[in-house]
Amino acid sequence: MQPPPLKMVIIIASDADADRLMRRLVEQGYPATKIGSTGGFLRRGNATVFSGVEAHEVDAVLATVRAECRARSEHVPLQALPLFGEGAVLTEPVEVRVGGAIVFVLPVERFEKT
Ligand code: 2BA
Repeated sequence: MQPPPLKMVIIIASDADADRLMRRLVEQGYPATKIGSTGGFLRRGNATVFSGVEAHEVDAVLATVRAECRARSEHVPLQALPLFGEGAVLTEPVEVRVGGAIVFVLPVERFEKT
């Protein structure tokens, strides 16, 4: 019999939300691995969570991500942005989306546990 199709859900979330998200996923029986990461735009620490699940479980994982990682906006001084900070003359802070999550769902060709 064929094993059920697996998907790898890759979730990039804020550090603040990622610990809670990990706890909730594990409570619900979904495996999860968290690694520290850094966003290219804000150059702030964020977290990347990997969860390899059966295809029919992806929607439940996404529902948990939506519940635990809510987007909000924050005003960041232009000088704090690595891309624009140096020599920036504008003093108005820029509004950026923080929190929330970026999610990729990828097919898993093969899974092995050695
Ligand atoms: P960052 O690259 O640090 O981006 C943080 C937030 O800054 C983004 O939130 C977005 O609201 C804003 N932002 C990013 N680039 C911008 C730009 N050129 N101009 C104006 N605002 C900009 P999210 O979109 O929620 O992304 C959160 C984090 O997820 C990103 O952190 C990055 O680490 C990751 N990410 C987002 N899209 C990605 C992708 N297509 N591939 C890989 N990582 C991605």
